[in-house]
Amino acid sequence: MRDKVFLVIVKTSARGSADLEESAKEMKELAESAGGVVVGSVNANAQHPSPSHFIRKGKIEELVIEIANTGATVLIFNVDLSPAQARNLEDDCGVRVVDRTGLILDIFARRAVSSDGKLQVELAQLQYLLPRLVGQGVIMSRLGGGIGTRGPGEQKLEVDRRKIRGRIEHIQDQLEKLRTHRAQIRRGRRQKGLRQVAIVGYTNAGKSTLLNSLTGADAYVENRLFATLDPKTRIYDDGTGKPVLFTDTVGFIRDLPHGLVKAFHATLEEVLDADLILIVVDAASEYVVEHKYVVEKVLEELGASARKKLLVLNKTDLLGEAELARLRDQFPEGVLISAAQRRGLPDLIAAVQRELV
Ligand SMILES: Nc1nc2c(ncn2[C@@H]2O[C@H](COP(=O)(O)OP(=O)(O)OP(=O)(O)O)[C@@H](O)[C@H]2O)c(=O)[nH]1
Ligand SMILES: [Mg+2]
Repeated sequence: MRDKVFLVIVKTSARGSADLEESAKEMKELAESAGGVVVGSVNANAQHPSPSHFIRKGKIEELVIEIANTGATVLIFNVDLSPAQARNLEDDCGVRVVDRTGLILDIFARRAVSSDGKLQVELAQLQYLLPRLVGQGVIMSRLGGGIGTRGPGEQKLEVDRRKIRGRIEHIQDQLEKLRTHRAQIRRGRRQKGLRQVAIVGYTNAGKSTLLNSLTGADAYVENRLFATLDPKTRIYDDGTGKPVLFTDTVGFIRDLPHGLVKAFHATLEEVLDADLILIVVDAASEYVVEHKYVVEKVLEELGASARKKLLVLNKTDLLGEAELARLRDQFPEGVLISAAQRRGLPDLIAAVQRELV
């Protein structure tokens, strides 16, 4: 059964109201990507978050009524909560409480198919769970499935912290081997004279669609956040220039949980090693500028800011002439394409070949 999600959109001092609107939209997409259906939402003010509940008592009382009225099965917050805050809120509201990081981890857990992907997600989840393994309350309330309950199952939850730490170390060893292995593969490609282009961007920008359109790959495409977890590399060779390898990677999002970035380092290293990074943005989104900024920031955190980059403005089929003209003005360095309609691809290839000489 699909979880009935009630969203709590908290305004903290760090966020303006335009930001809040974007956050509300994003949380709805995230909740749906986690398989939930949003039955309602409230805004809450927390300029000074309370250490025990984050939000104020009056808001909690309002939430209890909303939960009763909507039949919500889970409360999802747009902020990260301390383990104590989450536990107290669960006790007071009588439903599961999931924070933003917990929700993103849940989506990753649903999407992980390869053993490498699963390992990376498990690592991030275990690191997230470790400080939360304090009492019966949280553990018991997380039995029985639904958003925030996936991943290391209930049995694993009940093993003690030491075992979890051991498991974390074991996964870290495995991932280190994976890193070495991937680095070897990349060295091999380089020795063959193949140039490597990494496709990065905000989640849902159309990265996998672009890989498919360019190379005839069959990468998984979906109008959901974080459809792709495992990197996929395909060769492009039209015989006119040197062949190029394109790699599609996991999408980025604002405030990507830190543990996740670290856990995915083994696969994100494809980006660090690339000769060129394509930053794909959804040009039809009202948040183009923000999304581009977030991607650049994550790249910086990864240590890839010195790499050559090319901006790719995707989904131009959704825009009219006036909007396209504005886009060209705003991003003169960008290449306009429609990955889905296969428009602008020759321009893109020409730009890529130019950058790679
Ligand atoms: N209209 C339009 N839709 C597109 C275009 N490119 C991709 N899409 C749609 O956008 C959605 C996301 O596409 P994906 O290729 O899965 O995006 P992604 O960047 O790989 O997303 P994640 O793997 O989730 O980070 C899908 O519904 C695609 O059909 C385009 O050029 N035009
Ligand atoms: Mg994808």
